[in-house]
Amino acid sequence: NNAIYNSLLKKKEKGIKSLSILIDPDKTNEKKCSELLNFCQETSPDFFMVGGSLITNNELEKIVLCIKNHPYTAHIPVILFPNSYLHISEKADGILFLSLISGRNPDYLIGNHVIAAPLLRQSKLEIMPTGYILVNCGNQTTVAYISNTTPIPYEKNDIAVCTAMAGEMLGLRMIYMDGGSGAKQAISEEMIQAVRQATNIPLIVGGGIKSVNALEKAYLAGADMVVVGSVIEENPQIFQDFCLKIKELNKK
Ligand code: 1GP
Repeated sequence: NNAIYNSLLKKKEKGIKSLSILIDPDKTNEKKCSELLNFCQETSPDFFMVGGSLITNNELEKIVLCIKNHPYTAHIPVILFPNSYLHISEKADGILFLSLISGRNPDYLIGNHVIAAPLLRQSKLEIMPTGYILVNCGNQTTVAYISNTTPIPYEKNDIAVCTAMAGEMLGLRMIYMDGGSGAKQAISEEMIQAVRQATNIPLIVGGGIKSVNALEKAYLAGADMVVVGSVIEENPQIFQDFCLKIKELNKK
């Protein structure tokens, strides 16, 4: 089952951009989540991602079901964004099978994957092998701490490029460049452009995108999908502005 990935490839060929909203089960609850989903009647994101670097409340599956059972969002694919083999729910549609290639921690390069593989093989989840690249965007994020890895320095575009190229050569099907949730600033356009030019697979960008302007910059620099999380937790209505911006860009 490659439905989500194939849809992304088709969009990429046509230059159509996607928006994904990240819902962190640790920063919400079912009530808050359905309040957010109520805004999806007129405009909605292309995907939901569910996950976080540290989930202390065991609410992951409840949040997935909240999206799948909501009348406005039941049709939108839910992709898991796991921190470990514990963060799997069969109620989702797909899972980013993330290898943290900017780091040198074997647990996040392959260890969790070995433990998760037999469970995933039995599930109906679409497995999306993804090279996950963390970039230092000015603050130490939870993901950098928990994964015990050093993110790529903000201005070292060449390291990001070589890392993404190696990920593509290893057969990973997407690259996700992430400043980490709550990053002080977004990844630079120069770094996104450089990685875009050096690779051919779909490029996801996230972390610290807090405005329509920042969203547009990431797309124009070459992101196929942008992920936004924190800003929507603070101000759920803003995602409608994000959806409108995407529609405008996709019309051009
Ligand atoms: C984090 O890319 C996502 O992994 C989203 O980041 O919460 O900063 O939007 P924000």
